[in-house]
Amino acid sequence: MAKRALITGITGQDGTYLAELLLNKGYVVHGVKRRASLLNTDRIDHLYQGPDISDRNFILHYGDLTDSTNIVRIVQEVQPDEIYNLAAMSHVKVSFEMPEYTADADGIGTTRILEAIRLLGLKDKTKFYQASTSELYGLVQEVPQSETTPFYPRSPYAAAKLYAYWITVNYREAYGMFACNGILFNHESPLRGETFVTRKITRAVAKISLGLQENLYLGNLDAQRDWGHARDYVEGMWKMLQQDEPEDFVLATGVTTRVRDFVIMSFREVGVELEFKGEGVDEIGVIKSIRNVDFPLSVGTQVVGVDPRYFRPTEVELLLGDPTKAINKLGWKPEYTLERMCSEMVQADIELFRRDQILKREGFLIKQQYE
Ligand code: NDP
Ligand code: GDR
Repeated sequence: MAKRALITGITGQDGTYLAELLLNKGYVVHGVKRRASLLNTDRIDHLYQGPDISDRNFILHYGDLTDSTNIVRIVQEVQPDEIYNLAAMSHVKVSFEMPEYTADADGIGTTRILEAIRLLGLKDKTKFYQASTSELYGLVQEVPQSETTPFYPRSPYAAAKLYAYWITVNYREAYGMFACNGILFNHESPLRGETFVTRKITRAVAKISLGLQENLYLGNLDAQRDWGHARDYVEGMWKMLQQDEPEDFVLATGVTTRVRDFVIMSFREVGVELEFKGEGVDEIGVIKSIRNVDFPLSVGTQVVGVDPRYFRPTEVELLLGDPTKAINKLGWKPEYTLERMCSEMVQADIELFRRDQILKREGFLIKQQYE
């Protein structure tokens, strides 16, 4: 009998890669998607299998983590062997603008699932994965950060995730549930949401190289992040639930990079060397040299600027993870280097925007808003 997995947040970056991974392993995958006024299933449409429910192994349910009634109904219907709770209001900056909703979805939402498992009598059957985050470390207490580093959240998002972390630990200890926290450092991919910094950069670089955009405005260029690839990280999530005993694990690459250096790396991918001048809000990125004959701008042009709108009221300056426990106990290892991932993301965005380039050339693209 095939294992049944239930993934919340299936329409997101990680939900997509995890669904692919589990389908390849022979699972029947159920996913929770939100009702939206427009279709929001772009990332998982390739997994859709047609109307006949009897032979489908990929099934979607409408639901929302802020509504316990639908969570209970879905868990009861699916009777999952494994639940991966990936759903969240996952944007740190936005959480300052929506603190209460973030607490409800990211914090209490986790309790709603854990309670559903418990109340439905599934605590000995259903294993639970909680998408915890390196944002828990917040204000630097220790470098590198591991499973034993103290937490100091710096945003409503991180505070909500801190609650979710501890309620997961509590249900494990109180009720003997198989519940794990994956404390995952930033992970990116061509499927990354467009307003997270890496994707914002690779999209902008692709568009600038195609003559569709002239400038990229960012916030804190000095922030350092331990960036891995989502494809590697979903493998780690699955491995955590295959252990004999439930435990919490850090997944990270052990390498940290400044936002500024990711910008330089991305421009290099399109044959442009960038140099940064000035400081703080006056810092700019200027083209130093060009190897790409098709590049539409010339040496000396400013392509990067700083916009204080993107600063956060409290920032997490430095994240660097220590994945030793996952390497030793799970046999997990990240395969992607940052350079390889950056190249994949820039090239995927160039593919994406080639169509716009043709439309612009033929006079069909009048104006587009870029975030
Ligand atoms: P995304 O933002 O790409 O995806 C979030 C998913 O959650 C989407 O499917 C979204 O639906 C869904 N969602 C949001 N709010 C609700 C709600 N109230 N009810 C039901 N579903 C909801 O995030 P990622 O895939 O990048 O991350 C997955 C999880 O891992 C998140 O919990 C995130 O906080 C956490 N995390 C991510 C890291 C990263 O670097 N990517 C690192 C550490 C932790 P919709 O598509 O409709 O918006
Ligand atoms: P983060 O990711 O906050 O680490 O959370 P994000 O890519 O948003 O920011 C990373 C760093 O870049 C700085 N930055 C900018 N960020 C954005 N979004 N836009 C900008 O223009 C910009 N300029 C500079 C930020 O200040 C920050 O320091 C991600 C999310 O996926 C969370 O859900 C997850 O928990 C953590 O990673 C681990």
